Amino acid sequence: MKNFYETIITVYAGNGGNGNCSFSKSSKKLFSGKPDGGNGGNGGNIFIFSNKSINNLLKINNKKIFKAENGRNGLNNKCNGRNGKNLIINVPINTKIYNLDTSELIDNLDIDNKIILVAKGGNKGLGNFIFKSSINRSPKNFTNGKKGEIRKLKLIFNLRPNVCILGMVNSGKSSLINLISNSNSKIDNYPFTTKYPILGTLFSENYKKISILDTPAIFNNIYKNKYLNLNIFKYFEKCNLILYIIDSSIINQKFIYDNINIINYIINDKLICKNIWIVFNKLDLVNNIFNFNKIIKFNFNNKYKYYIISCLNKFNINNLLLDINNFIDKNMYLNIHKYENKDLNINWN
Ligand SMILES: Nc1nc2c(ncn2[C@@H]2O[C@H](COP(=O)(O)OP(=O)(O)OP(=O)(O)O)[C@@H](O)[C@H]2O)c(=O)[nH]1
Ligand SMILES: [Mg+2]
Repeated sequence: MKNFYETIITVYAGNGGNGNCSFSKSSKKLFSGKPDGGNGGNGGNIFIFSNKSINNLLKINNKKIFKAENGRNGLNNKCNGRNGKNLIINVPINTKIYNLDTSELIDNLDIDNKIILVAKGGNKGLGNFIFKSSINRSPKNFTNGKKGEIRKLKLIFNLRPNVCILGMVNSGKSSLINLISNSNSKIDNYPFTTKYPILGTLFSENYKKISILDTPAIFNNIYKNKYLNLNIFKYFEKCNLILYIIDSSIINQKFIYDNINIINYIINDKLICKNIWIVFNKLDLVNNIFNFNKIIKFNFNNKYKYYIISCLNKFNINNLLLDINNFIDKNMYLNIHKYENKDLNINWN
């Protein structure tokens, strides 16, 4: 499966063109005419540009290698070589750019029309005409163009979903998003079926577009190597509402303890959003409903808003969908992008 939100690319800025060493043909003797070797052209730069009409990194992920044009070599007759063309890579707003070698954040393209230089083209070489002086009227020296910068970059498109679905492996996150949005997440009975976040649009009665994100599992409770999957948090920093899905068929004290720890971690440490609803899925697999209700009430009542659903027989799904729509309607302000109409300010040197 392709990753729409993260990619590693290599950018090659263009090399500078070499300076030329030549003499005008007015005299037949070699090196006896006037020096007229032109300069090379500068190598093309590589820029990254945030563009609101782009909404994922898939195209860039497919290409991976980006090369700007080399500067042309200088010619005789004092003709300078042409500068290499710059290359501009378009990315969605909210793309973070890291230098892969140093892991340093180069920039966060968090507004529309922001442009940054990521690889500078090599400087041009000088032709022998430039070296002509009163003490050296026939210079034979010239310089070669410099190499363009090469950089390995990691791009991460930071999503701003309205709703984010989190939970342990196999809890039914993808099953739920497929029922309440236009998303088509893969569903299967093995852990980590979902490898990358998947964005969908919530079914809604009104015109508003509410985005909802399916995520890879935050915790593996099936195999022995249990760990918190903090990787998922690099894809989004904020949302209006988290739906935290719990598999009702495994409710026991240890399982509840693990889930509450994760929920507290999300709210207190990650600070993604303070609104979290707990969704108990797979009600159809609960044998003792009375006991189940008792445990849930004891551990969650008055602490979190919660829903009990079954994706299998669609129990309580419409009710949940309606409540999400109403909630986001009132809380959407958080997610509005700040588009600023800044003039392009490009330093081409
Ligand atoms: N019985 C029952 N099975 C369900 C229900 N919801 C989901 N499942 C099943 O649970 C399994 C896991 O479902 P997924 O939707 O892939 O779960 P997930 O949380 O997205 O899993 P990962 O992406 O691996 O973390 C699948 O076999 C689903 O068919 C439900 O309400 N009842
Ligand atoms: Mg999934």
